[in-house]
Amino acid sequence: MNLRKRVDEIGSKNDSRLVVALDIRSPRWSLEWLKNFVEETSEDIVGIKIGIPSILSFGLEGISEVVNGYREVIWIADMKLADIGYVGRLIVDEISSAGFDALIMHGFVGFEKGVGDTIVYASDKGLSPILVAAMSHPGGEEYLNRVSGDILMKSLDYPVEGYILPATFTRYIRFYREVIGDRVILSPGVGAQGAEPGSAIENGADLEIVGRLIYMDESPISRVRELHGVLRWRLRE
Ligand code: BMP
Repeated sequence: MNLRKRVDEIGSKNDSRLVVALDIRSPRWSLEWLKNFVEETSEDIVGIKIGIPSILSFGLEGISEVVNGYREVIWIADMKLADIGYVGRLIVDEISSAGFDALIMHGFVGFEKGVGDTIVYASDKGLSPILVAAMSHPGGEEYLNRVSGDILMKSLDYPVEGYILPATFTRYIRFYREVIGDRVILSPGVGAQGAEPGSAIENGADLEIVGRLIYMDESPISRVRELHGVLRWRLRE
């Protein structure tokens, strides 16, 4: 999958820059809840990011059924993969067979026989590689964000299609947009972590990732509609 192309297609059609992060678990949520959520929101969002807690709770097979039933949104597996290339490739095989469109991985493990191999392998399989360049929590500033420039520059030699950059530290979005050109920037940290909806887009991100603000709400679908009103595609056209 070409992430840029799909983001442009779905984003402009739905007039949206919203990706929903679901770190949901049984018993409060269920696969039925997930199906209903996608059915109700697929015209207001660009994609859904499924986290490790959901895969552990519902199982990859169950999630895969939902993923394959609703191809109109982009499905991102957030494995935060950080391993040697050999193990990375095994994970790519599983995530790709489950029907996901994109996979999130860490760059700090290094590229040679590490994330570099995983990126190339995923890309060859049509699974769009997304790299965590800098993180949104305060501790991101302790180590990772300080070396984010090195990671990002090295990654330009590889077919990385998207970058995770924090809405809570928008300077990284502004700096790195200049360097990465047209590759997609997805920005978490909105809502529960304190960033205002729309702030990452204003600073150059393509998409904002919003989790708890939506799925912890009493009425998640109304919350999506409300955010859709703010995170319009045309904000950055
Ligand atoms: P929430 O909106 O509930 O804070 O969720 C944010 C989502 O983005 C989570 O799924 C988290 O794993 C992810 N994320 C993040 O919060 N910060 C990062 O730097 C990178 C992430 O992937």
